[in-house]
Amino acid sequence: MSVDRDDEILGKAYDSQLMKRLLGYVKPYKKYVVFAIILNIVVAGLGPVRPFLTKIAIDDYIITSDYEGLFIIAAFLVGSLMMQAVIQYFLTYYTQLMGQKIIFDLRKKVFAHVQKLALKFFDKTPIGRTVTRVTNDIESLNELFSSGIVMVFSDLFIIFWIFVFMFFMTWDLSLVTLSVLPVLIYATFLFRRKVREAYRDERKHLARLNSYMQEHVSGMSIVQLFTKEREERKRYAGIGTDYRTAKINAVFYYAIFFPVVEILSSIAIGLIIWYGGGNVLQGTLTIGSVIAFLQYTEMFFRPIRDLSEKYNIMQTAMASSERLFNLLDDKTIVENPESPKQLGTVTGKIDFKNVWFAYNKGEYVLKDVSFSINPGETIAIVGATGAGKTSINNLITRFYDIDKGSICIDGKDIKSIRKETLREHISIVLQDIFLFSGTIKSNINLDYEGITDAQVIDAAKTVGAHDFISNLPNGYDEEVKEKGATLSVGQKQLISFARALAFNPQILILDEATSSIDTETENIIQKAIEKLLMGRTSIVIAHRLSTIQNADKILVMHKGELREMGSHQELLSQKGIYYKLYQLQYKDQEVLKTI
Ligand code: DCP
Ligand code: MG
Repeated sequence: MSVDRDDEILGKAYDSQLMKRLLGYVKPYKKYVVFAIILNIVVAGLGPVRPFLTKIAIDDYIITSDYEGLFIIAAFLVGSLMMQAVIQYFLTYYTQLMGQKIIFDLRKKVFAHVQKLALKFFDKTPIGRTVTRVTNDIESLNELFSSGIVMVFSDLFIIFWIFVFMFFMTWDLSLVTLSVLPVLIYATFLFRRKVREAYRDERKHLARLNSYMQEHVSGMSIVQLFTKEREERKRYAGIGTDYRTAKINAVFYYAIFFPVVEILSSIAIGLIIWYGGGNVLQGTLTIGSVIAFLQYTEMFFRPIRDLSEKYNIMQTAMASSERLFNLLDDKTIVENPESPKQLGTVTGKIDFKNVWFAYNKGEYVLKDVSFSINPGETIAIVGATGAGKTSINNLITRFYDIDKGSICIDGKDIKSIRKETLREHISIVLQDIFLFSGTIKSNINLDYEGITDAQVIDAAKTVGAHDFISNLPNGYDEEVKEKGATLSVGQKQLISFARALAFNPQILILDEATSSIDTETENIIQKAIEKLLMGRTSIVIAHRLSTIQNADKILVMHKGELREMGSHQELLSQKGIYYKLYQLQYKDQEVLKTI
């Protein structure tokens, strides 16, 4: 099981480098930020005003029985509350709006980048990890933009205003009240550190739990077939136990922290009543001030407590942004040339000259391969599994770049052509057939507008897929579910043939699936292949003797080397690798046909 190292990144809560980059995404929405900050300052001021108004109400109007004055103060209190409610609405709405807009931009950017990445990247990166980047990590940034940044400001403003009002009323009671502050700050600091560690553990175990689940669900048929359910349940329970323990650890710190804050706030209240009450008795302080102080205490504990929560948001967001930027900075990209050559109409001549290629540095899977295909020719590639047949295809389309040598199409090095231009001229039927969710039709034309419905049907008819498609309840609009789970292997193959044909490419690459199919479908596919190959340069990785025999040339691959090349008869008379392969694999097919 692969564990996502990136998920164990324990970020700092603030990293100026990362923040600078993140703010780049905020830039287009500067207006929103300014608006939010202004509203914040106002709303942060309105809260602390209220205890002060209460003090005035008590000291100046209640004690003096001034009904009219009391009414005015009460009206102010209600007014400030209403104003706060209205501002809060705008604040919430606009900060969330800004957050969502930023996230949307970022999401598009990450997706576009993922699309640009070369297959090499996907070979070494688990799918789950890439998906997590585009979903979870972006979501935690949303929290940062919509509540994090702006709310931290508002908390700081509130604390600032509370202090201003407190010291304005009486400085000695302020000092007494704030004497609990160092303990509170220390407790918060300690809590933060512990929670941070617990949080990292939690994340690590969750990542394991998820990737285990993912793998398990995709391999469900194997698990059930080999009755591995019990064992797998045990393993799942093991990983789940780790996660639970990590979660409980985090909860433990929360369970301690909140009562501690509660106790500290009670002590502060006790101090106010004791010290402030004493001053009232001595006549140096008004009763209204004591009540206002009690309210202020309530008020400043909340933002301080919240700040530690904001700290978590910041930390998660920093870790997420680090992972996102790592992905965005990934340069595993097949580069286009700076001044690309035009391709024009392609005749379909392909030349491999001394091509060396390795997926992993130094481990060559193609060694010094050279061959030429003339326009319109069909060549067949044969060889044992792992010989490098699919790799040859991966190179012509520039899914991977070669290490040494050159590959030319119509005499032009494929590295000097834009890869998009190059791929426009090539259709490829992959060994593993992939169908998208959508309809049969959209799987044939890939929603490409240049291909009409008539062309889709035409392509399907040509490859012999029309009959079975017409028999589906919704015909060409039949929905394809879960990568075509409801279609047979042969049917999927025919659809992929129709797809290749609909794009009418000059060069066709066909990586035949090895799976055996019933004779009837086999015949249909046989004919389909013949039609596909007509009038274009084709490279077929073939397992069917008939396809191989009909080819203009056969390439025999062996452990990454091109060992033999020629027609069926030529190769048989050489009595080399092809002859052996023929004896072992293909002869039976011929025998079968004669039955
Ligand atoms: N390989 C790799 N990384 C990949 C794909 C393949 O390291 N992403 C390795 C596995 C083989 C070698 O490259 O050792 C050649 O693989 P091919 O897919 O080219 O082999 P074939 O297509 O010839 O085999 P098959 O007939 O099984 O499809
Ligand atoms: Mg292959």
